[in-house]
Amino acid sequence: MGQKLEIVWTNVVLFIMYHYFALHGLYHLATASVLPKTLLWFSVILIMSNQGITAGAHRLWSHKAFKVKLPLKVFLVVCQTIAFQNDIYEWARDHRVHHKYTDTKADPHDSTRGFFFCHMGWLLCRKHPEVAIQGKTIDMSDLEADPLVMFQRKYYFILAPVFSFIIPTVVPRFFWGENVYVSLCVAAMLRYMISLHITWLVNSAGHMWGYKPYDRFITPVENTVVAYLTLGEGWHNYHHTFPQDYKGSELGVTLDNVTTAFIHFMNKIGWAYDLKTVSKEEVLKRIMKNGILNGAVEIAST
Ligand code: ST9
Ligand code: ZN
Ligand code: ZN
Repeated sequence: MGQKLEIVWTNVVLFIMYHYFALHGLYHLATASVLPKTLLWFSVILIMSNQGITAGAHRLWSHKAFKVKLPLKVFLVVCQTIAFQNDIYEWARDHRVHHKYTDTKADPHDSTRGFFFCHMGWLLCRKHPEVAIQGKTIDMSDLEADPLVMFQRKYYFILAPVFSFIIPTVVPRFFWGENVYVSLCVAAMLRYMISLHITWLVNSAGHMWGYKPYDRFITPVENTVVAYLTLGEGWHNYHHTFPQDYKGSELGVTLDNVTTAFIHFMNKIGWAYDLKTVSKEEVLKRIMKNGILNGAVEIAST
């Protein structure tokens, strides 16, 4: 490779600490020393933060796969901030580079560098210079023109710790008298680590283990387990083939793609509109051209 790996020790220490407290959170869950309302709170903010990534950072802001009215946009900004996965602009910029230069030096989480690197190692060291060089060719003007996205970026340093750590810890303590340490470990740290590892699986397992019905010449795969865990983002061979599709998969509107169900619901109430998708003919054409014909043709033509 020829590139010297520069480890960012602050990040290493931070992630060790997060995992340490998350393990305490797991212990408190396993020993049922958590109030039921805390458990509910943990689940709600876990789902909200994950939806902020899948529907928000990913399908809406990175891929412009649909449009939203202001209330939904504000909701998704809040959810994405809870997720603490970098601000929307940075998340989308890295993700657009990932799509354009998948599994090359310019990909922030190049999976040819091994499971650990593309899963979480890429956040523990300086990026390969090619990421910024090629990243400059990415058009980010849509997000630069969005005042809410740029507001979140400007104040992210304050907003992310407040929404992701402080509010999740304080609410259970203040409203139903949870022990503050339990609250920190479960609602903040455990929730955060679960959400991160689930997301990172798309970059690792989603580029390594699965099948390729739509394009066998690319690294991303269809991985059912990842799809369930990520609310529908594990259909990664389809997604890299048709990144503009708001469904993130050919089928799937239920448990294997909760995000699509969420977007459908928002569409019904008028908060999400202009949903972009891909025709069955186009999908079938691509399968015939580049895919592996392992039953996928039947799926596409049903
Ligand atoms: C986290 C993100 O976990 C996870 C994202 C996962 C994405 C998954 C995608 C999969 C598909 C979607 C499925 C979703 C599924 C979700 C399921 C949920 C249930 N283009 O970055 P810096 C330039 S975050 C253009 O500091 P270093 C730019 O000028 C976890 N230019 O590079 C930039 O300055 P500025 C929490 C680029 O110094 C400058 O370089 N966060 C690009 O090498 C410096 O950038 C953390 O832990 C680009 N792409 O540092 C923070 N990139 O920004 C971790 C860079 O001012 N990050 N430039 O324009 C860091 O500490 C650092 O970024 C670093 C690299 C140490 C990793
Ligand atoms: Zn990918
Ligand atoms: Zn994508």
